[in-house]
Amino acid sequence: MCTTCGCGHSGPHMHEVRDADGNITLTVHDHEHEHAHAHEHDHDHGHSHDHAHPAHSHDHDMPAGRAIAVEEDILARNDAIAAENRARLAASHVLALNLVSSPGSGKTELLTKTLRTLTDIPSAVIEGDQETTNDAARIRATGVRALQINTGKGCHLDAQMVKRAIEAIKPQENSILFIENVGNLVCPAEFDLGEAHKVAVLSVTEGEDKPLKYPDMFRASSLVLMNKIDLLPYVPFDADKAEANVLRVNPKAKVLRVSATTGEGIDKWCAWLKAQLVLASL
Ligand SMILES: Nc1nc2c(ncn2[C@@H]2O[C@H](COP(=O)(O)OP(=O)(O)OP(=O)(O)O)[C@@H](O)[C@H]2O)c(=O)[nH]1
Ligand SMILES: [Mg+2]
Repeated sequence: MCTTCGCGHSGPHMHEVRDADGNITLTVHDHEHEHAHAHEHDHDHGHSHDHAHPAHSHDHDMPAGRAIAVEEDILARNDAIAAENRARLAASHVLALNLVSSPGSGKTELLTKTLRTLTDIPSAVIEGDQETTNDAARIRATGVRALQINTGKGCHLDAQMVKRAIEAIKPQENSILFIENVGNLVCPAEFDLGEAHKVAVLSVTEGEDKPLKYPDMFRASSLVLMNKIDLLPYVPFDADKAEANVLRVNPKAKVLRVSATTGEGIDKWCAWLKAQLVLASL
């Protein structure tokens, strides 16, 4: 899991920045030493820390048994916070969805299309990216509130980050909270955020074998949005085979073919969202 790829070794330290319009960005520092100095937090965090590092918490020679114990500890702590998030969201009848995919499959494009379609449903968005506030800005352009989390070295959102984000964005009762995870088909599968469902986006430019190569993600997802179907005439992608591959790793998954660009299939996705919102409101 993620301890192998380097994130999640120590609890993330986050700080919050509000711009002049009140828009919030949470930035994660997952190394203790990065907080050795006081932050006022309106400076650019795009720096790469190429200065000499003091010793930090990675233990590259950790024995296998201990590494497994650390992994279990990280996931257990995450799951406990995710359960708190879930209870809190359920209490206010908020439908939380965790959108997961490889980078560039169209998560943000799908969200903007959805938010412009579902104007009658109150929504808010938590955006996860390693760097930049680009995606939050794209969401805000639709008129919907968005909070950006910059994960820094981290390759996924975790429950603690989302807890902080929920506290800051305060989703209203009977609303949808869309959480766009960091583009990555591996690590986000393991981290429960307290969502009702994970929704995987698989675009037709990625190859129909992805569900077989990254089964954890597709197994963890209730719904798979097969996106960019407007490109099907131009790419060698067998949509039926891709759908069969999803069902092979997760027979319970629902697959919807959509295009965020042309809007094809978006009605079916919106109908699914409305049905889930009804369930969340019970
Ligand atoms: N043709 C076509 N292009 C699309 C579609 N959806 C998204 N795109 C394009 O794909 C590119 C990536 O879309 P994004 O929405 O940024 O993808 P993302 O999954 O949010 O990417 P990350 O946040 O970086 O992981 C953009 O150039 C979009 O315009 C679609 O349905 N059809
Ligand atoms: Mg995006």
